[in-house]
Amino acid sequence: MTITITAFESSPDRGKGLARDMRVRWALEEVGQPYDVRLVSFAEMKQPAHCALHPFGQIPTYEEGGLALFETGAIIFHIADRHAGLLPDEPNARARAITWMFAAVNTVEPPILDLVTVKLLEGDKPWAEQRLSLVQDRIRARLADLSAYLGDAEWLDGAFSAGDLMMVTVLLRLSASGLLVEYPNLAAYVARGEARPAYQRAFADQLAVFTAASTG
Ligand code: GTB
Repeated sequence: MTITITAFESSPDRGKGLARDMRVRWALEEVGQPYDVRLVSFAEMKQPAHCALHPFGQIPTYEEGGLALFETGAIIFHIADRHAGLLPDEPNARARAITWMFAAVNTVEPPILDLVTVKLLEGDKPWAEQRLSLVQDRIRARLADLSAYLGDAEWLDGAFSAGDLMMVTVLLRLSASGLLVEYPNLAAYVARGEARPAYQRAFADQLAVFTAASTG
């Protein structure tokens, strides 16, 4: 069955892998599933046709036969559950990998999104500098704990899993902040994720959207 995902027609990051369709592309590459991409403009995202797929008018969405999904956590879990390669077979190891997926989006990502908000949307507020410092400290607290947990391990729980895929994509949002490099083992962990051939293919495909739009 054909898989179709949606992505930004014109991503603000110029196709540098930060928009969340990157997670879905990467997961599909890891499990070897081909997929189509339907590009949507910011205006189209808010139209009824797209909102029928995504109640919040966002990307990415995922369609496969009669199934339509939104939320990257749910999409990655669906892909990992249906195809070999992203979740261990052993039940307890599988449950732990799923736990890391939730930890990435529920515990590590929220303060990172606050950083994006304070920098991009609240920078002109009189309290922005104080809030920035509080948010940075909250991120550091999460990174310190994650760094201590990971230690010298290659991945969070044995072999690479959907938990690592989610965590790496969450941490990648920090690349420009200077915070990730304060934790060398986490920076190396993210670099290991980026070095995976499946990540490289997904990144190239996302970048190609921007390149085609700017040269076309
Ligand atoms: N919780 C949802 C999920 O995980 O699927 C969040 C989905 C989401 O935030 N989608 C964003 C979106 O559609 C795109 S990824 N935004 C448009 C809107 O809400 O109107 C967030 C994103 C956007 C841009 C960059 N960038 O350019 O660097 C990075 C990340």
